[in-house]
Amino acid sequence: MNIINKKSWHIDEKEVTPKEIFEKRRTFLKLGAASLVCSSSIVEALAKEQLPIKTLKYIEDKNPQNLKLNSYEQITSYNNFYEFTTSKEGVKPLAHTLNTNSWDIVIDGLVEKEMILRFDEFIKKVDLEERIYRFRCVEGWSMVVPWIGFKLSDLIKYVKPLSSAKYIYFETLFDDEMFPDQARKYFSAISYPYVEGLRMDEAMNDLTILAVGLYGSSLPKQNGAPLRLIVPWKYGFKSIKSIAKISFVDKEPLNSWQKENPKEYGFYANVNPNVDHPRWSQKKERVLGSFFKQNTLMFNGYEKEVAHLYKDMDLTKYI
Ligand SMILES: Nc1nc2c(c(=O)[nH]1)N[C@H]1C(S)=C(S)[C@@H](COP(=O)(O)O)O[C@H]1N2
Ligand SMILES: [Mo]
Repeated sequence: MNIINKKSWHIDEKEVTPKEIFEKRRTFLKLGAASLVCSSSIVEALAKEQLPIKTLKYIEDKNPQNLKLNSYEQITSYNNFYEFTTSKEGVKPLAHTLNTNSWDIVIDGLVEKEMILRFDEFIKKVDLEERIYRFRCVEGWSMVVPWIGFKLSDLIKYVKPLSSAKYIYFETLFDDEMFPDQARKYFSAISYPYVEGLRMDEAMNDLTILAVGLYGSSLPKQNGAPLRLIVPWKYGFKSIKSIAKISFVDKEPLNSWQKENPKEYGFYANVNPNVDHPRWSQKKERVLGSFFKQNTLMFNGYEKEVAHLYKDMDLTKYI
């Protein structure tokens, strides 16, 4: 009889692995790679680095200009997302009520065929790329973010707008069970849904993306999950979060901040150090985490790529 004895050096995995990790490994095998995040050592290491696990596949941005990235912690802890609260530090602890499961995006207006895009399905059809961009809020703070996203022009080509479509219009989800400030009704900070718009040539520009992630991982809720617009040469308020509807229209749409205060905010909102906000200068900005201010750049540093879009326009008038 041939009895296979366990070799003396063979140690059962159970004996060397702390019970907890062993159990988790089993769950991991059942659930797939996503629950790898559970391993406590990985969680600890990531907390120290303050970086998420890279879960997205994308073409890396080589960062030719050597922009200095803000940390994951900075980008995800200081937010403007009025649907939750007007407190920038207050958004992150509240953002868990945003449910991004089975997210739909309504496409309507001047298109060949109106449709509903399932986010989970559509994301498989696009090529993701990293875009390391400066991001400048109209309030005078800024940051550098490694977004992951796809070109808005890819979505536009996919949904086929009619030639009569001159502008694109976006809406953030309206759901007063997910967004506490929407539930305040008459006492809300601003009127909802949050809305934004771009001229079609701005929307088709190569710099304009729909972001679905940052630092290699899907977008945190406080940054506008599951997808938000990024228009890096415009003030941050144009970069509408948690988009649930995209319409193609023939007239310039109103955007939320123009609705709230038309004397102070316009449709274009191009970053421009030479045109001050009625209540403060736009010449300088403070990068999150820095003590000193730095000069704000024309079109936020993207003049070469976008100045031609506005060549015959008086930028002191079209704010
Ligand atoms: N739906 C929605 N989108 C929004 C906002 C908002 O309050 N609600 N704030 C805007 C402003 S003013 C800025 S500066 C950016 C902030 O993005 P961040 O929190 O990812 O830095 O989101 C923009 N998009
Ligand atoms: Mo902003």
